[in-house]
Amino acid sequence: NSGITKYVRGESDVCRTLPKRKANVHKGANGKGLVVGGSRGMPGALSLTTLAALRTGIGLCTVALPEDIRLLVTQNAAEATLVNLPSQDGEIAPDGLEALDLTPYDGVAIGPGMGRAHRYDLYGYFRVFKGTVVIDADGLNHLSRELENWKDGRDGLTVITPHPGEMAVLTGKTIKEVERNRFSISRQFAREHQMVVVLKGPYTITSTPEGEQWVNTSGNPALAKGGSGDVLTGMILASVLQHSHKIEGILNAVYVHGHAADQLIHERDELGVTASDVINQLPRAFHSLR
Ligand code: NPW
Ligand code: AMP
Ligand code: MG
Repeated sequence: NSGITKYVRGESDVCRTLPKRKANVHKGANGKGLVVGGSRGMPGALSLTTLAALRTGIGLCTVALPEDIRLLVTQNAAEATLVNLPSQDGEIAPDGLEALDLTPYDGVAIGPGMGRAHRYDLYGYFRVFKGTVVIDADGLNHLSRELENWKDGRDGLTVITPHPGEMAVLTGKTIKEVERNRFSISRQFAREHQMVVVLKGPYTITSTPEGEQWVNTSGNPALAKGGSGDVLTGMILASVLQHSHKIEGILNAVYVHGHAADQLIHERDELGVTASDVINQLPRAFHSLR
């Protein structure tokens, strides 16, 4: 099958490519990221994404959220700054993104805990933004409703991080079909929509629009709990902004997310490991890969 290149991504690749900070670096050079999402029923997802970005070394992190949940998120992530968005029924109001100026940011992650009550024009909103956009969770549901708008692509990199259920919604296939054809379905979607696809699960597959695919080798069933994906999204945003080679940034985030969970189950039972534990393990996980 010509034009297809598959790789396995392991620890030595990550050790080789993790960026090292120069002594004179400043926060603005380590990525200015924006995390958009949250809703009255799911403020925790947004906290997890934000904390994960902070523990992955992002220079500056701003959270844009429905204003009525702001205290719930800032209590957990004191390092992040806030943009309060208009709220309707506990979610970002349908026109709530319009006033949000993207020019200060190098990248955006959108979707964790966002809810699905309203519709947004995501393509119209991100089209002229030059930075990386990571779309996850409910953001993928919004994307699926306007996928045809994205056919002309954007200037910046778009990364989607579906689990098989979300990939099924995006492609109109069943979850079973997605599970049976993980490589081909993600490769085709990445090519057709000019996005990097991170299809999650055991052995997460990352596919580029050019047809390259990487299988991740870290992670374990301790991650099969609510919040794990929200953590990965924050890690991908932070990592992309710190790597000159963006795909390497994505692959390293995926690996370290699983690696942190692997370290945790050496010390404790998989049942009791939470998404917050994974975030708190990140400094040790990165340290062990140096
Ligand atoms: P089932 O029914 O489980 O068997 P959704 P979500 C399927 C937020 N969160 N392999 C699943 O199947 C997120 O950020 C908030 C195969 C069902 O059909 C989102 O905004 C938290 N199938 C929102 O919740 C913590 C799989 O997909 C469908 C699968 C909804 O996200 C939790 C469910 O997908 C959560 O992260 C797999 N690996 N995974 C918080 N503390 O605030 C799922 N499916 O409806 O998109 O549900 O992933 O929970
Ligand atoms: P989400 O479903 O969005 O919360 O994402 C779940 C995260 O946990 C993804 O990064 C998955 O790759 C990871 N994960 C879930 N279940 C497993 C498993 N059984 N083995 C390895 N990783 C898993
Ligand atoms: Mg998720």
